[in-house]
Amino acid sequence: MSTTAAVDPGTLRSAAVEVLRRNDLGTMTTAAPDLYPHQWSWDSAFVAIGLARIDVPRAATELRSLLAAQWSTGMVPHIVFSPSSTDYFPGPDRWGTDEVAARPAGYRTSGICQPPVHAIALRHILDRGRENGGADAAEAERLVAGSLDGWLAWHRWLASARDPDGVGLVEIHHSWESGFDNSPRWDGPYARITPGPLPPYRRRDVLHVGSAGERPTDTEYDRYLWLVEQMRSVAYDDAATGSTVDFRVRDVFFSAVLAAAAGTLAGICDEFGRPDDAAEQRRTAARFRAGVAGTVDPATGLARDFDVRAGEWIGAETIAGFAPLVAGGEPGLLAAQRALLRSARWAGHPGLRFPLPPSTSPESPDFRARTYWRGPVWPFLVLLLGWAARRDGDDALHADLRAAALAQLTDLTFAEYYEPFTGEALGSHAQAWTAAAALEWLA
Ligand code: 9WN
Repeated sequence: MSTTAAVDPGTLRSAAVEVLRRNDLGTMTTAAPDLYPHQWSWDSAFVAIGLARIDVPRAATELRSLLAAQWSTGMVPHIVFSPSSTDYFPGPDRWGTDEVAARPAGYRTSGICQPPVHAIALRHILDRGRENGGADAAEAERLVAGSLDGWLAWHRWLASARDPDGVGLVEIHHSWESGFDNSPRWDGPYARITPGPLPPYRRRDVLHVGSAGERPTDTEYDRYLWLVEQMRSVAYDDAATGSTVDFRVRDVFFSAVLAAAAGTLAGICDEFGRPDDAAEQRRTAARFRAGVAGTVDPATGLARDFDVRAGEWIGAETIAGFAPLVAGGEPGLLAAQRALLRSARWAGHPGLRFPLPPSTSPESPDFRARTYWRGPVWPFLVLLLGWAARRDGDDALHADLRAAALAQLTDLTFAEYYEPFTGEALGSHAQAWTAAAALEWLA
């Protein structure tokens, strides 16, 4: 299997910069030009990581724009809608968030959230700013000073409203919150949901991909829209949502991102003279790291989600099972997970075009090579795993992921996801966080 780059790094870099430029609306970057013409929460964090390599002030603006739409509860919404496009469904009218008092005036948003990668992006911007010095350093410091309280409030909301019992796992109320929308992780919880009456709707996502088979099914969409109706009926009130919504899952990967982000934010708090906040974030990181480690299935070595309504573990064999690698943890656990990641069930599978972990194991009966979160490789997740490997001192894993990721990205499509065996670009092309991943890997 070849991992030889087909284009030179300069060409890849220019093409990636061009994708970010094309998606740039001025103060926010769309997740993709046609399929996703708005700002998505965790996409924008990865976009900021890539932007920090080319334009520190613009990277700072990306995070500021997202945070400006933060609800008074502390929640950072999963979509901040751009006024310049109506070409996405469900849009703000369907979410019905205009009447929600917690939403800041002047911003139209969804009513749910996504994994909190933002403090990790903040760290990248600060580091790039300081490396560059001068005005970039000053701008990065200003960003931190002006946004630290917002990121702290975001983490506190997650740790309280979404983990009221302190188990160290974040409860989500929609698979869109996980960011892994139709992953086999969610098949069990969705199978137990019978949607009530839905206002009529027409999907727009399937208009923007090569084949509808690359996207979730209509049956899945009915459930997605039903959960929106349920949350809307209680005006997205935190307590009422928990007792109303038909989807309640403790998401192990989301929890791992919170652990990683809280640990990162603790370091930033130290540097900015906030020792009490730093200590609090370290406690949050430790709690969610322990929560993640406690889900590992001894039989498979993978971390698991927990279906709260059914009261059972979810055993799907997906990349979310590597949550401990993102959260960090005890050396023996991390070593076992790294060996599994490199094994033939994952990135070491002999049929893969590039040695990169697919979203679902090719050995799993749930695996579908072309369907969204059921099999394809997602480049932004590879970047996150690489970042965590370096944080925890596994430079070899970082280097191997980097080489394979760059080889994959030299097709210059900057696809949303890739077919694992052929390397074919699937989903949207010119996807912003894929271009950002290329810029970060290149550096
Ligand atoms: C729903 C923007 C987002 C990503 C998610 C990905 C997909 C949206 C959709 O696109 O979800 O939020 O309409 O399919 O699953 O991870 O943030 O790129």
